[in-house]
Amino acid sequence: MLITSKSSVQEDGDVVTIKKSESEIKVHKYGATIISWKHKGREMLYVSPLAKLDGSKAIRGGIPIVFPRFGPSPLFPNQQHGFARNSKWRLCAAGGDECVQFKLAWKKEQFEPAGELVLSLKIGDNDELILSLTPKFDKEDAEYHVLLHSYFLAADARVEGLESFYYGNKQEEYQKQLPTNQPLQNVVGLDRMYFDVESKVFLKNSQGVELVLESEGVSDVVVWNPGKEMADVPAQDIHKFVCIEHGFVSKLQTEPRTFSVSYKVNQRMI
Ligand code: TA6
Repeated sequence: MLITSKSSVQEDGDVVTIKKSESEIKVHKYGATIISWKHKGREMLYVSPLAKLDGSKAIRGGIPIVFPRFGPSPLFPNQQHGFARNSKWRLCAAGGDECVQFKLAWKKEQFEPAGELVLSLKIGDNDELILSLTPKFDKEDAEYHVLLHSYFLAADARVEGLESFYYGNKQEEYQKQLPTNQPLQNVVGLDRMYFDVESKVFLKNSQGVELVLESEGVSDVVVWNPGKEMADVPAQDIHKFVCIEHGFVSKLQTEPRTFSVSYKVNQRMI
């Protein structure tokens, strides 16, 4: 067990548990997917009971990482959303500043240019979950997408904070629409991307929990719920979760830069 000044990090096979104060997170090395985030003992993330945890498929639920392409890409014919969520990552000990880091390196035969992606995780002083992704490339001409495909447990979710931004629906190939100026009340079956979001996103569920989701600087935000059962999501679970996904996916990024988000449980609502 590694002990930093305030948090503990325990490795048990492919699962790494990080605890601090009232928070506990579990990260599966397959995809460096966060498979649990508990605040005061209460789970905040959805992981499907049908999720594969044996590396045969991207883990359905938690917080998978989309990189270096969002959606289908001719670069990765059998890997929608890139290879990061389908690869085994390395735990690189606890870093400074209470950070725990995971790394994924790839060769140019897999994706050009070669490089590595670093995930840094931290439980902040207000019990918030802080995630940063830093790509490093061997050459300057890299083009990539990056996104945290987070599945939040949120029955009857109401989503606020996105209403003043332009958006596009996947069914309309993300063609830009005017802001709705209305919070999202029903997310079941929605597959939508909000562009250049500058605001915090508030996710409220019917149990009175409010999550505050914030990226450092502007980002795209995808809101998705499958609306119907999937091979690894049972029909009775469709109303249990919504994906709210921060990242850079509407355009390819050309500058390697760190992308950070923080997720916080609003204490007053509990
Ligand atoms: O992020 C939204 C999305 O791209 C949806 O269009 C939907 O297909 C989803 O991700 C899930 O993709 P997956 O490859 O995990 O089945």
